[in-house]
Amino acid sequence: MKTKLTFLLLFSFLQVFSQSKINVKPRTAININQNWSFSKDPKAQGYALLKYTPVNIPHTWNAFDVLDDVPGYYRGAGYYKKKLQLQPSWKTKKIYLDFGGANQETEVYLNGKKIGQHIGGYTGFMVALNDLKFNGNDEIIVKVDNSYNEAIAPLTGDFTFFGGLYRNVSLVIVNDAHFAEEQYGTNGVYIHAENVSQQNATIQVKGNIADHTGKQLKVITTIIDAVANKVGESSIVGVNAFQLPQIQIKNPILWSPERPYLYKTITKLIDPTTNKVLDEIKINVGLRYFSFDAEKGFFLNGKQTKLIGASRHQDFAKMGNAVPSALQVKDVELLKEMGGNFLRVAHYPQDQAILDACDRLGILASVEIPIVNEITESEAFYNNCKAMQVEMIKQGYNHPSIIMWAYMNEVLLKMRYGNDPERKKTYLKNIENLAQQLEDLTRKMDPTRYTLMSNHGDVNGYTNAGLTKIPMVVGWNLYQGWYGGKSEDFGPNLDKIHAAMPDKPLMVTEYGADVDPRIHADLPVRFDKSLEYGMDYHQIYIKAIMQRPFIAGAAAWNLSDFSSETRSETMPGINNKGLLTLDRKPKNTYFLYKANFSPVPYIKIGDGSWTLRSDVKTKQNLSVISNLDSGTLTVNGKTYEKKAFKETLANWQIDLKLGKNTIIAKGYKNGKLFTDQSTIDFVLQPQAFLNGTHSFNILMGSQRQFIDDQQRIWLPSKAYEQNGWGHLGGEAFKIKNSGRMAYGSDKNILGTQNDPIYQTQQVGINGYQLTVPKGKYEITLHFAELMGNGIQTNLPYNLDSLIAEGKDVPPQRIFDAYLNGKLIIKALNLAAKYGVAQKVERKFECTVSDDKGIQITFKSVEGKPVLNALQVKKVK
Ligand code: GCB
Repeated sequence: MKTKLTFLLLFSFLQVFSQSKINVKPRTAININQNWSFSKDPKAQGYALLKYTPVNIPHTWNAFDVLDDVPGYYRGAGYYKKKLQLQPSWKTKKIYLDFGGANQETEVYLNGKKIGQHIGGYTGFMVALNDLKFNGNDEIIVKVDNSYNEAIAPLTGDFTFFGGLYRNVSLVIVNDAHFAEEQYGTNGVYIHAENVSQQNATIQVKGNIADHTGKQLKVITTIIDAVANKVGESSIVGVNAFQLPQIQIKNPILWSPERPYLYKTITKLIDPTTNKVLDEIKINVGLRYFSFDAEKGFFLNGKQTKLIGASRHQDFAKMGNAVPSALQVKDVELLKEMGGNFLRVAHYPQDQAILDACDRLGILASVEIPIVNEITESEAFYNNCKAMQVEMIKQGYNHPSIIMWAYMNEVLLKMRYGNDPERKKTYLKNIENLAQQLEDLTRKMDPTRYTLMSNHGDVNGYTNAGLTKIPMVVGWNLYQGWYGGKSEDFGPNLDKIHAAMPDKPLMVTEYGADVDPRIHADLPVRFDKSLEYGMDYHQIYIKAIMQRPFIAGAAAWNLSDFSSETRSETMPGINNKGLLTLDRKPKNTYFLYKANFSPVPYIKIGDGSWTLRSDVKTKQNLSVISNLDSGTLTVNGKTYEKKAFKETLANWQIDLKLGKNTIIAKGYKNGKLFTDQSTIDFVLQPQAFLNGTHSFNILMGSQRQFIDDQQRIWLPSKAYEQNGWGHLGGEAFKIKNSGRMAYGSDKNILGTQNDPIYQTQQVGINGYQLTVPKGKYEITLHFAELMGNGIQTNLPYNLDSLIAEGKDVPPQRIFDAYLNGKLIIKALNLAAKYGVAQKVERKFECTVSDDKGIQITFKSVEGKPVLNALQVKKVK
């Protein structure tokens, strides 16, 4: 009884206490991500007929339909429903729904009545809840639609346009008179620092009061430093739009990557007659000054600073774009850890949490609206673009990390009217006009920052279209050594661009090579997607970037792998140019950046994560990545000679034994030891047959090694040698796509996640022979027809998207196969029976009782036989 009473007393005290707390707080934001109902039924007529299932926000309806082999994803409407839990004390308040973002057209309904809408998938918006009933049944429905709409950017792009209510949703409860610019989705207070120097900074506070009484109200901003000392204050009395007298801060502590010092501002809205605080907004302020110079690059607080970092897409493995803010923030932390000081928020504005993290960690940033590849020549499109630009600037304005506003990415990539010179001229003129309008708008709204446009390598195209003269900084997305040319061409190419535009500050806003961490190559070549090729590529680029002061900065494409549904290649639906994987595991290339740019002493066994290896020889190359001077490598107790790290790398030829190998790398800095350790499990092939039931997995027509999702290692084939193993006859599948030599095929192979097993092939093969011990074996043959039309996409980046050499019908190909003289496959016609790019797997058994080993023979009925991969497994 006594405990019950105490409990009751405590409970009512807490209630009163919390209630009074709510009352005194002039502004409350309550996250309402939990417990929504969702429906996506394209056929339903009216909301009443929809079948809802429970979901939490952030949510996208495309997280899983992009994971299958079927091309495309649902682009249509989705409905989110929620009953609002309202407190009676809010009856006298103004209440907003605050959306972080929804892709891409949104309509908001309250109790069946439309109360708001928003266009564009990447900026936030607010909707006022004016007619609440407070009867416990107030219900909102949010209709979100990610259908293609020619009036809304992006029209196309190398990323997946996940639909849904994919960013946070909050209720914001304020007094009648409060700060807000509802139409731009902001809290209405804008703060920035002007004329910043080591001696002084001028703080400018502007804003807007949404005041339903029309009364004169006081606005006061107080600035405190990081240890809560007041350093400045300013106030004004007025209505609606306000601008406070400037605040001067003497000897400011400047914000920088090395020391991202933030001052705090508290801006209050006060009723001067009662002195009651009606609203209060807290905003962090970083004091810094910066400039771009066409010859010397970028300067921060007077210091020449090379901007180094990456671009970022917002999606994550198996989540699409519906990624909790806390997880997104890790990306900025990973960038910081890598030694980066720059983030290109591409190709659209992202979660506010990203910019908050940039402010906190000292990462400089550019943000852009999603005009990608092409435009629609319509007033509606232009107006939507301008509205997005305004929202982006208003919503990002208070972040000290932002130094550039951008608005077009490779807008000449999907060139319309290429065959109609007159029409093309008009199209280009319209692009130029739109660019100029966005530029003018941006400079007017925010004269304190630079503007940026990112172009692809067609330098003359952009220059002739008048686009390079418009933005203050031109960004170039360059892929020498990937889509064309050699990696070594990158530097000289930039020299040419710089010589042609000597007065224009320049950034490299993209460069990258696809790296599939499951793929390795002893002799890396372009398009093989191997880690080794990626390492060579990035090393050459880093060197060229650092050697040229006129390059203000460079952002690797991309911080992490990202979803791009229309892409094929080794991981269909994914662009593999990330330094991190889609679930943010670092690749070797990430370690390379860290060794180059992190100030922290660092040593890493190259590919420490490639712990399962196989080869036909025990001598292996192992690299160590480090920013130390020199290091040693110890393998199974044997220490190899000390080597200096050259451009952060040292290579050793080591001997691996079968089974587990212990690898230790050591390096020194100022007498201090730094180490890294890894265990590599090594299988020597095909000797594995001698000691059990191991399988031998071979890729045909390939120079790369692949680890599949069952941790099986696939090695490249070779021509047969006496008493060994290998293929007999034929040649590697080779094809030119849009003028470039592909590596095997980049078609999405249907029926498998292990596409590289099927993407290369030996064409015209006569047979396969293996010398093996006596016993029982299981042989698996893997086929896929690589010629002809697979899944068609029309993305310009797609390596295999165009009809290979004009052949949309595969050549006639019918063949038989024999295993040790016995017919096992009769008249196989891959294309006719299974279609193009379809995985075909056939399993057989055979007993070897003599020393002839295993012999597979292919006989043509018509055309050339093919084999994509082969597995041999000893079962007894
Ligand atoms: C680009 C685009 C980017 C692509 C990238 C690529 O130039 O700006 O959206 O993802 O190339 O990987 O091809």
